[in-house]
Amino acid sequence: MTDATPVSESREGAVAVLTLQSPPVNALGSALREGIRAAIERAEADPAVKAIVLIGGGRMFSAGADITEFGKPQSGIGLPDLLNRIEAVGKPVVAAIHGNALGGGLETALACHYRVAVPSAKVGLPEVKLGILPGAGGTQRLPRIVGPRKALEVIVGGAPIGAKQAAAMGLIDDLAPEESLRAHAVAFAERVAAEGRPLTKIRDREDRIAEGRDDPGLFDAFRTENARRMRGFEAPEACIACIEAACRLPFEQGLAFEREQFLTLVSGEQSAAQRYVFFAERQTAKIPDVPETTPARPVAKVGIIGAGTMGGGIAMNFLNAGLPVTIVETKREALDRGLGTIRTNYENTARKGRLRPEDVETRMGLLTDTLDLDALKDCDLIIEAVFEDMAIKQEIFSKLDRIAKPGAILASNTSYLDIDAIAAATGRPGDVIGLHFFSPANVMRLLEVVRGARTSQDVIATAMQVGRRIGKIAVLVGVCHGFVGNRMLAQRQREANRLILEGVKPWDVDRVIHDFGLPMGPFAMSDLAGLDIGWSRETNRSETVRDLLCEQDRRGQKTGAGFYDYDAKRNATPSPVTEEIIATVAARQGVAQKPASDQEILERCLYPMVNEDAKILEEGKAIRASDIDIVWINGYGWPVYRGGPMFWADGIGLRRVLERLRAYEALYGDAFKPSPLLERLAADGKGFKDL
Ligand code: T1G
Repeated sequence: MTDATPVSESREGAVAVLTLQSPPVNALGSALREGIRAAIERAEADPAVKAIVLIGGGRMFSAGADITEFGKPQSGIGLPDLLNRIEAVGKPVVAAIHGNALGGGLETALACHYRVAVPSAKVGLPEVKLGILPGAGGTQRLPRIVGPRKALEVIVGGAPIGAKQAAAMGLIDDLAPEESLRAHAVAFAERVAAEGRPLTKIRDREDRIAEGRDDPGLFDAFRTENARRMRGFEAPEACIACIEAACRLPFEQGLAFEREQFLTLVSGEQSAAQRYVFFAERQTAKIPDVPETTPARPVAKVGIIGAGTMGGGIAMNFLNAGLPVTIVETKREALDRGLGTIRTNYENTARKGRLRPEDVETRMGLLTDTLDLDALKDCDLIIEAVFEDMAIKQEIFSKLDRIAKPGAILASNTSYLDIDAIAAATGRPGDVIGLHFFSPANVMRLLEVVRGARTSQDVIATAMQVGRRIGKIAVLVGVCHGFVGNRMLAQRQREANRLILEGVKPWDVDRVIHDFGLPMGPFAMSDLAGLDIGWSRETNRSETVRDLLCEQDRRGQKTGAGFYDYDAKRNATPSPVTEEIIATVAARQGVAQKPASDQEILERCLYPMVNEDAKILEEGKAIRASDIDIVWINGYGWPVYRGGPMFWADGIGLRRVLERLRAYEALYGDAFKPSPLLERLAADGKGFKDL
């Protein structure tokens, strides 16, 4: 048969093999759905065909529905109808899975009578991460196989599961050898047909959903247990309600309920934001002047200078990726403390069952510790993670220039400082780049890759690739104070500090920012990080609220008090001591006391960030507006269901943002002076998305 269609049809004896061929991920767009429908109907009508195998061409079975089709008029058969059609075929239909079967891809497999997979395959229903839910029967079929408890984890969590685990759950009927999935699936289909095995439809299975009927409280228990993780999101609750409906309603009614919930979510603001983020994350890898074909330098050995919190966390990223790391400190006790922290982190992870004990030893076995900088001479990538002081960094890079082998990439983890000034301390500025990790470095997904004026293209390409290799979202940024993320953060911190001097309580600022969707507000975050970063009693000038807090040893959570008072479990309570300190500083500075509404608090903290973003774009310090959104979602916890600061501002309308900036500029001056880019976009009735 012709291969021009997105489904190629072939025969193995009495088995029709239908191969999905819609690269790169066999997304189930209208053409592929129609292709599957036509091929299935031909195979069903052919009396010589005794069984059907559905298999993915290319690198996976299917990544699910075509996300780019959402919000557009549907053409061709809808996925739910296609799956009901597959399920109704009077011959065995076997899904043969390799790579990924996600979302509608797994739902398609669930509509088949049997599922065969190779052990390396991954299946899952990640729709919740797009602000939607499995809208092609997944919330009704999955609980009928694995039970409501497991279905809640899979659907509300959205994480992929390996084929072996899926087989243990009854989701996969047979595991095939990695190299012979097609042959194995054909043989499986032949056996099913020859043995006349029942063509059980998942919709008809009632045994597992009895759990939900017998224990209706399990749904509220799940809600309570996951409330923190689901805070602010709409899709998780809809997922739970659909699984609850699967246990309560007949299949068709459950399907109708699921459809109704899906249509509500897919047309909502949160899903639009989360789908935007899905594609924005993938855009970060696209660098206009660094072609994707740029050859990367080999990175097989990594050196890290500094075994403190950042150095240790950075090392863990590479150890997790199986790369040997040599870590250098100036004092043995600092090295021992750093190594101890790394081991403790791994052992804690193992204690939670997320790492086998033998994996801890494997990782630690890849780690070499030394006091000798010369030990880095064979490293392909050296990352400096020492104190945030330019002179110290320049001295280190000057030494590295002599020690490191030709072609080694020399990176600084600096979070603010000028990469060009650091590069100037070497004779190889083309090899110097910034790799700005976010604390805790082994947890936070964001990596700001800071290109210097003379950083070479292949070093940039290598850094972006290394970022992906260690599981980060790498965003390329330019040299300026604080790069992108921290430069924006400074805007919010300045306004938050001014608000409390005007009499707004720190806990009210934190409440507004937390209710907006960030994990914590500016003052709780400062207490967590420590108020004494860059502060010392010797250089202290006793001028700011932070100075006075530190003077009283109120340095944050670590000292049991900062802006808040903390109990032994680090539960925070507002502090009258802090209120008094703020009043003292405000009086000394003659700051007029004035209340601020929640809306004003939000605008004064967030609109200057948006304005700064426009300046960052004007200065070319970020490639695109969506990169900035990815920075704040993955580095600072901006709620993904709001799409990032730029997407959010576009949703408000830049005319409105400009109007408010001008109102605050009249009261507070240049801090709110609108950027020319923002003024221009607003005047044209455009948004950052139009850039
Ligand atoms: N639709 C459209 N395009 C997609 C896509 C999809 N589902 N998945 C990936 N792409 C594009 C992606 O943008 C990129 O494009 C290219 O394919 C390679 O992707 C009814 C409603 C499968 C784990 O959420 O998680 O089914 O940048 O770079 O790293 O219930 O893609 O090259 O132009 O990510 O190897 C649910 C989404 C959909 C899975 C592979 N499914 N995809 O990762 O490649 S909604 C998902 C992924 C749904 C039904 C519901 C990953 C991957 P470009 P990539 P990868």
